[in-house]
Amino acid sequence: MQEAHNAGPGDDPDSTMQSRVSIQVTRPSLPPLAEFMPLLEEIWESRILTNGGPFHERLEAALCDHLDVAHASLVTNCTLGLILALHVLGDGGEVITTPYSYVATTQALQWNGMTPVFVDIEPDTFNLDPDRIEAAITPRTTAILPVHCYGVPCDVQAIRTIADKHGLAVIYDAAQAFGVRRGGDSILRQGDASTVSFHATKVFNTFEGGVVVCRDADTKARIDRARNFGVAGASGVVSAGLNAKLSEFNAALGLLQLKHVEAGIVRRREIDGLYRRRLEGCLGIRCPAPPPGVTTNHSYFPILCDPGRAEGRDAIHARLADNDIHARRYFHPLISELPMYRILASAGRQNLPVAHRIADTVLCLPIHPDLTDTMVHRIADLIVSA
Ligand code: T4K
Repeated sequence: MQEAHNAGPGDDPDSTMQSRVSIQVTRPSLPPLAEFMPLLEEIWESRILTNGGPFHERLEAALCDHLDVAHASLVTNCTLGLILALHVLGDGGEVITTPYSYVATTQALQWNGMTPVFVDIEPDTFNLDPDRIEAAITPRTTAILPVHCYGVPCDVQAIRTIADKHGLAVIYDAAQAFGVRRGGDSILRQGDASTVSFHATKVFNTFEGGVVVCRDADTKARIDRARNFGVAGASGVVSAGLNAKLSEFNAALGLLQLKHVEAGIVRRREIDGLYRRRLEGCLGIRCPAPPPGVTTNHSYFPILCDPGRAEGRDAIHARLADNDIHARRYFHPLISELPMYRILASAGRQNLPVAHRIADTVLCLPIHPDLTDTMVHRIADLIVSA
């Protein structure tokens, strides 16, 4: 099993062994351990483990460069980044958001005492539908929290126009959107802030970690203060805060990961193309594609399974699992269906028909740089023959 996982991409000579390998929806990319050891030795030598050490400072600068953004604040994970960004830029009240995301999106609102107002999504991008946002705005609305789902950009212009008209902050949950561009521009430059996840399951990981990206130095200073107990240098504690700092261990790893991340995305793009070729024309299976002009990171490969198909989504999911292939129903159930949110008026099924339809038919197929062509063919064979 180990040998097959370590096999390089492309066609494999030993497809018999490949047919026995367990395949997960994702697998974290790591640099060669030998490259990490000297950095660990530096940390051991210096005894600087956290609180904005040298690796931390270098990674923040390197990320601004790599992601083409003005300001970056590293954080322990994207969830804490969202909580901080909403704390610094938000103003309580109601926040318009999507039910089609990982639960962290809404939990970040809850930790800030903000009320989520769910708005339906677009059928093609699975992102917040701008045409439905204005109807959900009330005098209590203070912000919009959209998600670039699967790394596919939201309609950022339309969202900005609505936000400006109503004086609302826009904080993007860009957990899945590391390195995504539209028309050549970084999608992370949109909104008042964006938060990216560096979790093990993401395109770029630091084991755990994340970053808050923002437009101006003042916002960065407030986020930096809030992630460190509200401490403002020599003045001491001046505002509310928590501990959301990224350690030197994670930051050092991130610096190394940056050298390899593009190669991983290139391999993901090949896998994406192979899935599309194999599934093209497969009755009742649709592979949504990003809009033209988008350079995505291929963090996920969602398919939609027509419920009228002989073998529907759950049957395909089970058939793959029977063959030790673990696709995921991201994001089923919807956040609005969870016990703590379904009591909200905006959580009603009739308010979210598109999100329900997608959640009931979506299946995210395995995609990660270690997946070989043989593995992709094996997965596609099981779907096509269903
Ligand atoms: N906003 C959005 C839109 C998000 O998608 C997320 C996270 C967040 C906010 C919050 O970001 P962070 O605070 O996490 O930085 C996973 C992740 O735990 C979660 O981070 C992610 N979204 C969500 C979409 O997926 P699970 O429960 O599916 O993960 P898990 O542990 O089942 O892992 C999936 C597969 O990955 C495993 O079957 C095997 C593989 N894996 C996983 C881990 C953790 C590994 O091979 N090694 C590992 O260490 O939630």
